[in-house]
Amino acid sequence: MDEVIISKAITESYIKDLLDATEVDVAIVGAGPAGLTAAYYLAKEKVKTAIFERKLSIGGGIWGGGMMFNKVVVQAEGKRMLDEFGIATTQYQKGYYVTNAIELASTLCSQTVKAGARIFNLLSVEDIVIRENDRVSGLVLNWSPVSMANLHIDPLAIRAKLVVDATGHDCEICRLVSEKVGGKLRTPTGKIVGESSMWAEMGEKKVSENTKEVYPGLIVAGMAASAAFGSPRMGPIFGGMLLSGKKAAQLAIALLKQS
Ligand code: 48F
Repeated sequence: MDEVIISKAITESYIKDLLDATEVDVAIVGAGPAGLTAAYYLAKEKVKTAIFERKLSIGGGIWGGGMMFNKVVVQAEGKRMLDEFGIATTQYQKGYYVTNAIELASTLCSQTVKAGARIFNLLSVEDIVIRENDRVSGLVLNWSPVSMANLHIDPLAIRAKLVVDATGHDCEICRLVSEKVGGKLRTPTGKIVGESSMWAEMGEKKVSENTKEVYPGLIVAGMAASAAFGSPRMGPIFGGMLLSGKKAAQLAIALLKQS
């Protein structure tokens, strides 16, 4: 084996993937449960999809379960989705199912890649592209270590017909849009409302309801949807994240058909 051939193989195949991702149908920011699920259902329908994830690892808040106990809970609807992914659950009480966070994160990740979505880790989205028609039409990317090392290096951009903000509690993309366009989000205040205190039942219900096109070209999913629209956090119950990701994919497919 020749180390230079290995280096060429890695560089060329990565650049090929990155070049291909410069024009996508849907660009998803964040590879937590909501972003991965959205990408899975989009890729399954042959929608050209790329996820950009800041961290080295894929899976967002799944790995740590509840307070580092690596188990998470889903309700009946969430369990049906886990069954579809082939992820094992055990019933704790009627309507409460427990799953292993490690199996959940690794299976979601594997199935999403196998469905055809591209996942780019270690890439942070630091800005969005907004065109004259006031529509989010792309993402501005940089390597995560660039911001960590505070290096003065310009980013690169990609074009997307739709962007999904699946960045979790910080709803980073909605926040960027809100700052850049002066609060014209389709939320009750036009700005980020901010997530409210924990209420598992209501949080799970609202996260799906709040999975919407929050600005032209931008869909918000998962905890980012709760934060943008001001619904409660729910703690380590993950059915809502999966359902929100699926709804984001369905919404994106419907919007792509209209365009
Ligand atoms: O936080 P995260 O898992 O969001 P989620 O999919 O799920 C929330 C649950 O994990 C949990 C919960 C449910 O009960 O409350 O918190 O809504 O995943 C978000 C991912 O987005 C990445 C971040 O590293 C994480 O892996 N991310 C955030 N901002 C950026 C980003 C950014 N600007 N660029 C790239 N990735």
